[in-house]
Amino acid sequence: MQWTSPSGQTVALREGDITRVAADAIVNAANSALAGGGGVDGAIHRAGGPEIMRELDRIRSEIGQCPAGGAVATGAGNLPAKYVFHAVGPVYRDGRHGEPELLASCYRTCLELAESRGVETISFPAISTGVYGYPLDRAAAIALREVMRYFAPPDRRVRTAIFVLFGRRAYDAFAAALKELAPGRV
Ligand code: AR6
Repeated sequence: MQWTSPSGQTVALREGDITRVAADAIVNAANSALAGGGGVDGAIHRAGGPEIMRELDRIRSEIGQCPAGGAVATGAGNLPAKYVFHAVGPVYRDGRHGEPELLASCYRTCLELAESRGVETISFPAISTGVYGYPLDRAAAIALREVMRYFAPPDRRVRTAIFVLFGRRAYDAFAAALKELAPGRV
């Protein structure tokens, strides 16, 4: 399923493994320590190879931790991409501890990193919806709204955002949210 903005930018939904989808930049769902982990983070480091962690070690020695809502950029090692943006999503408690704003900030920060690097195609996983426990339907609405908003001005360099969703349940949640946000246009 996909949505196209009035000026031609596209938001596409795909089911699959984000490490197998070519893009200029691949977004990782990382933690504040930038230390690697399970889920999509584990898959990205496994497929990308050790160079990504070496770069994160350097970044960590400069900035310490990356707060929730933020993201840092590295090269992509062996992945089919130029960059990996390591975004730190919020841990979900009850939605009343700033989680929606922090989740939206992850997507916005990654789009800004993309814009400043001339990235045309960026792929996202469903940040925070695994170990961090964000309910899929709410996370989907926030993620899609943020990217669609970003695509409102006609002069963005980023042209395509692909959500690569792991499993049918995640895909269906994003498809339902996209239909609700853009009724009759997907
Ligand atoms: N491709 C696309 N999506 C994936 C893949 C994949 N290969 N593998 C899992 N997902 P999670 P979080 C989905 O737990 O909730 C890590 O340990 C998964 O089904 O990876 O942000 C980090 O180091 C889910 O929908 O990230 C942090 O400590 C989504 O990706 C912590 O987990 C996010 O699930 C971050 O937790």
